[in-house]
Amino acid sequence: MTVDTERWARYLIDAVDQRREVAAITSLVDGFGVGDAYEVQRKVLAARLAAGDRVAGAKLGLTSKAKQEQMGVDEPAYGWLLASSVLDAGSELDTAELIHPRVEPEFVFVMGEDMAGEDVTADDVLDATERVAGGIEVIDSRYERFKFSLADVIADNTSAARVVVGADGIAPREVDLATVTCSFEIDGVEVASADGSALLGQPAHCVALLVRHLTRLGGKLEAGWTVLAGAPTDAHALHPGSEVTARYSHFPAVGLQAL
Ligand code: OOG
Ligand code: MG
Repeated sequence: MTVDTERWARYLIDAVDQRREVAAITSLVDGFGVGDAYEVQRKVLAARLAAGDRVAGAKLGLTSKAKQEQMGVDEPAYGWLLASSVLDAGSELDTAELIHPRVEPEFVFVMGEDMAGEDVTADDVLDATERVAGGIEVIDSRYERFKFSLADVIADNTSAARVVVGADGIAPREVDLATVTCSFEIDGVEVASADGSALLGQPAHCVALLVRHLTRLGGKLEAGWTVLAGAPTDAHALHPGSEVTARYSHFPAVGLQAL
């Protein structure tokens, strides 16, 4: 039976707009698969763009063991970053805008050139990258109890909600990104730490997978886009009043204040 992807796109858009958690689609639709999920994701994006938003970039999710184990999903997933979701460095975020937000540190690539190809490598990604910076992603699954399967989280644009990107960063080959360490703090206490090798051995490799994915869909990664390679650590609940800081060995620290 064909899945009514238009209906499920509307279901997720309503959940975001009404700040309300909803049942996982796979609990409601037999046989809802990854192909259906990317089609729902595409329709949600199209609706946002039609309403005046813009694509600011793309993201990977579930690229570290820490995240895969936390969420019980063992494959990476790809999603979109909307311009409306990008917060300025040092920003405040009103948690009442979201359902049950969590925060996680990110390795962020700012692309200098368009990229496409089914066998793009990490080395090609480093050639096409303008700079690499730290970031904090706020994720907010639209699903009840933050629980989902791979197809659910893909349909839900990999839980994307907000992101803060560090203002500076480094040239892509200034250091081996696998060795860049990250310490993630909430209210001055370290809650998790990892290095870049947690991201499939090399953050640039994650971006290469994203390029291959976009190419399979008939698209490309575009110059000027911001790309999140994924969180190297698990995610933590974001409570009103909390101050979140991601510190890195080679990128400037990134902060977010929750209201
Ligand atoms: C899915 C989004 C995962 C990451 O960096 O792994 C993600 C989720 O955990 O809700 O953004
Ligand atoms: Mg993330």
